[in-house]
This record gives sequence, C-alpha cells and structure tokens, in this order.
Amino acid sequence: MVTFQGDQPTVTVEASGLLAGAPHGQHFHIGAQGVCPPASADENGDGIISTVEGQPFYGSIGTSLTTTGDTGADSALAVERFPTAEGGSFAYERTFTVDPSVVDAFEAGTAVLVVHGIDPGNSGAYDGEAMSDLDPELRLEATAPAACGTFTASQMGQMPAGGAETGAGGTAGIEQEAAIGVGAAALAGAAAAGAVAYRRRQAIDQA
Ligand SMILES: [Cu+2]
Repeated sequence: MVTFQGDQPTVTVEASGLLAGAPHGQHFHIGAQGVCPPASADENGDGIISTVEGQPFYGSIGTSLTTTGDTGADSALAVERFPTAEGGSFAYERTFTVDPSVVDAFEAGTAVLVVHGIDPGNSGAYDGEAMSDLDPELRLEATAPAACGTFTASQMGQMPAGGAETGAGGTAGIEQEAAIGVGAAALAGAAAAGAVAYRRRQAIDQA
C-alpha cells in the first residue's frame, strides 16, 4: 500500500513465498505501460522474464524501496539495503521523498511495484549459471522479477475495488505473472502454494 502526502509516500509491502534468507530488491518502476509483463515478454525463451525483458511493460526504476539510505534509481542494485526474506517473507514500511516523476507516474496510473529475486530450481540460493542483464556481477536469479503488481487508486480510508486480498480475485492475474516469473519448472508448485502474494494498492489523499 502506498499513501501519498505530497511527494512523500508511506509504503508498506508484505511479501511471502520468496527465496528464504535472501535479499529481494524492490522498486517502483515507472515510465512505460504501467502493466506487468505477459509470458511473451520472455524474448530469449529461457523461461524467466528478466528485469530488462519486462521493462517495455513496467518501465525503468523510479524508486528503490530500500530499508535505509537513498531510495533513488541509483540504489536499484543496493543489495545490502533491501529486505531479506527470513523464512521466505518480509514486511516493509518506510516513508520517504520521491522524485516528481514518481508522483506523476502514480497519478497517471503507470507506477508498478516489482519485487525481485527468484529461485526456479529451488536450490535455496541465487546460484543459477546465468548472469543478470542488469549487472554482470549478479546472478540472473537475484535480479529477475519475482512478483509484479499495479496499483488501484482509492480515497483515504477506503478499500479499493477488489480489495488488497491475496490469493484470489483481483490479484489472481498478478500471482500468475509471479509464477511465470519463477520459471516453467516451478510454475505448478508455485501456483499450488499460492506463489508470491502481496498487498499493493494506492491511497491518494485528495482532501
Ligand atoms: Cu525493479
């Protein structure tokens, strides 16, 4: 959930079903279609939608949802300042100031939340051979999107249509995207387990 006061959002993320004990980058992506990538975004056919392959859909990084310090695009890969999913889940809350371009994206409906870091082989680590298309020093598994969600605006204090429930209804499509993100091999198991589910909705104080 993202609640804006001017250019200061308070952001809460509840994520589960992630690779345990590993850091998970998370960002507001902006400046594109404001949607999550379909399966066809996997241009190289490796079964994983990489961050770059998803960019025509969700855009580039506008905000890095770090736990401390800078939250700009420059912190996109600040692995040590992103939440670690102890037990496979994390809860995040932070209030900070964003660039005007991020406020604009929320108002235009083109801001997208992306949480990164997958383990399609269930090895328990980011240890796949393929390297990231963002940073050749990082594994593809560490930077590939695990989950993606768009935002629904609502008045303060009101639940958006479809709510922020996980596992059914309005988020079913999102979870499917997440399952696709973790690769074909993990698709069945991930879907059965509920895969990655998190709340994401937007509240705009229009008072
Ligand atoms: Cu991202």
